[in-house]
Amino acid sequence: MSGWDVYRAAEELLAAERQRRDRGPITEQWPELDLATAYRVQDELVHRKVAAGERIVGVKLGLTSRAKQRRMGVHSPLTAWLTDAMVLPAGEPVPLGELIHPRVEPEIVFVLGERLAGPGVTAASALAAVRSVHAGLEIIDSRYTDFRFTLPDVVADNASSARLVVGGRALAPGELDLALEACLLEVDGQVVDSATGAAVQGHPAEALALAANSLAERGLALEAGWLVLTGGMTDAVPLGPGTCVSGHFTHLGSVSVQGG
Ligand code: 0L1
Ligand code: MG
Repeated sequence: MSGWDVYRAAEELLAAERQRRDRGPITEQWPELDLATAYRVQDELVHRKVAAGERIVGVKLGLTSRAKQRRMGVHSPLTAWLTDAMVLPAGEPVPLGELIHPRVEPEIVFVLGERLAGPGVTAASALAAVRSVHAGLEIIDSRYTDFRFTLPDVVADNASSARLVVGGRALAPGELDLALEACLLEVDGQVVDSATGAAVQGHPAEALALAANSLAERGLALEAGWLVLTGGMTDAVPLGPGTCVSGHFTHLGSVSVQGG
């Protein structure tokens, strides 16, 4: 017996987050942790956040681009939960005092106009459920030392979720070609990376369909009004005190964060 279960794993990951203390991968102590159990840890963790007053506002996909998969050494996309406590109003500094070792990555964000339930969701049917598309920046903050993890580890850790900012410009999905939508990632005014929406599973709507179909395997669905972060388009960059990170998108506009 390893002494580990879903409840202990959720408790330890939440403690690491609250105490700003990174730790080794859970699979080093609990090698039997499989993917299905890791999603149960993730659900338990968010259940505890909801019990403490947070509200689920959407879902994120992680590791949907090759850039992210290569960097993290994990080659399968995943889903995780977003709560209202993670949403940072535009212009507000990122509270570095509440985070361990934050990194920032640019994302294409959907707001759903309709409920989207798998199985069988296609990119086209997914896009039909979208009310608006936005530029976004996700601030990730793995609870694991050096962002070193296996797929079950990162799933259990709610995919390193920490904060997010959604750009103010809202376009209807028909107003732009999301595969061609480009983003320049800047740190303190210097371009450090770039990608188009095609980096995300070939098309961000494919990522949205993947989220709906994966949730369906657990009897869950995406709800109307929810945010969906489709996954980092480029590798993430570290966010230090005073560092300004911006994503400049062709049609979706710009969104910036500053370490505070
Ligand atoms: O959008 C993403 O690909 C985030 C993945 C979360 C895992 C990580 O990079 O820490
Ligand atoms: Mg992300």
